[in-house]
Amino acid sequence: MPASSAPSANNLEAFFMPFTANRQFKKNPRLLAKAKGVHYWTPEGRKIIDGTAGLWCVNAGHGREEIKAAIAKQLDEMDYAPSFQMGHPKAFELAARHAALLPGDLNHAFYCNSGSEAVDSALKIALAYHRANGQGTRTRFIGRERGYHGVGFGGISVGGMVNNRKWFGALLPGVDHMPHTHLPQNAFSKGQPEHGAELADELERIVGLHDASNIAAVIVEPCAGSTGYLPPPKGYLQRLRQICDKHGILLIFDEVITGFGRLGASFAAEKFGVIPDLMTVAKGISNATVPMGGVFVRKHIYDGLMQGPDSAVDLFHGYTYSAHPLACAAASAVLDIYRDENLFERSAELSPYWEEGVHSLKGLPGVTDIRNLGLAAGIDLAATGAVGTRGYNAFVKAFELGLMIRQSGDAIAMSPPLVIEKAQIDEIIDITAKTIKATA
Ligand code: PXG
Ligand code: PLP
Repeated sequence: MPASSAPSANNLEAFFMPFTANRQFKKNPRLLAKAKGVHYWTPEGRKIIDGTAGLWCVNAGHGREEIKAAIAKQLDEMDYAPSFQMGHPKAFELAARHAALLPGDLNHAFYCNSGSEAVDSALKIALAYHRANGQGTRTRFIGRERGYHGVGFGGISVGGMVNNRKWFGALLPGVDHMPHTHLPQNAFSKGQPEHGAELADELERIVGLHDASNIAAVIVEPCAGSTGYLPPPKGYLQRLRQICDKHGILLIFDEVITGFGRLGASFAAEKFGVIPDLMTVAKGISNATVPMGGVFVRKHIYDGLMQGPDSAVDLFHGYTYSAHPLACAAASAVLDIYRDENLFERSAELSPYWEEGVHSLKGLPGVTDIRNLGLAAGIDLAATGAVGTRGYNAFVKAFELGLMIRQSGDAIAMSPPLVIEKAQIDEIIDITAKTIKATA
């Protein structure tokens, strides 16, 4: 190997970075070396306030000692155990705790290692459920434009973000998409927008096209995250639930972002009083310390799969690392923190302050919409060049000014850890204002 390409701390070449402009990044890298509370530090020691909880995942803040201790203890006791035809106590304990936390009869937990795996697992469970119940013709899925459901083939097929789909061929067959809910008449709405509940009726149109007997499930993010944060119009999710019930179509809520407190409630299902048949989660489930995802299913889904002799495998699906002991230990410690620090309530209590802060940015140059719900927000910025240039410039500028935000096209999104203080919200808003002015 020539010396110039030998791996070294200063050689950024070997790591093929995900969702990144690798060549641009490697010329001008942004590195993170340390994190604690609501802050990151660069290797040079520059402090960055975390306006995004990492990638919407570090809900309880960074460097939590309780989680660290739980993981270390588990590692000491048992590093790994398979979950196929055997199990370890922490997996059962965690599932029981999740079942108790979840609304309605979402009483059974399937575990995996990411949101993408959770989505693919949920789609497969929906298909298997229908087949086990004599409705094997129900194979079609319905997603939504601008939806993000991770990067598995199932997830990108039901997802609706064009860049995540267009490179990858024909995708899963038999998928339709409902329209997104980003309506111009809702611009600058605080919280849930007034207009758009009727967009749920598009589901009826799709049922009219294919017949319900061919449709397995509808999957939506209760509040779309990745695409720039689109809270659901008032009444929209309730309407989706009604139409699904009418036609025997399963409703899947992808709560990878909305779950574990982001909306000021345990889950969006709880906040909106709409119980899906299946729910996917990840991110905040383990506070991002050990990768983990899950699918929570209602009693009728689980029971519906328990057919045939007791000796029959109920679901031919699972991952080597399903219910990994370290992830289970972490997730359990995270639940303790959420409970002991009332973080879901804290998120709800802080959201009016957050709402006021983000909407104070209205009127800054090129701000065309601001949306918020719970402890997150999306801000649309008018393009200054090719699509995404302004958004990217804002992301880089904010980082230079000491704030981490997310970019999606020319929108920016923010979702601070739920342990954020009001003064830190002020700081986030202040730097965001400077960023918007500097990139106009
Ligand atoms: N569903 C939803 C709703 C998500 O938000 C996934 C599934 C996939 O999860 P994994 O763990 O496989 O990444 C997600 C992930 C962003 C951003 O910038 C959002 C996600 C991931 C990375 C970046 O908005 N969401
Ligand atoms: N590829 C090979 C060759 C495997 O043996 C396995 C698991 O046994 C997998 C992929 C799937 O890996 P995982 O269970 O970690 O998703």
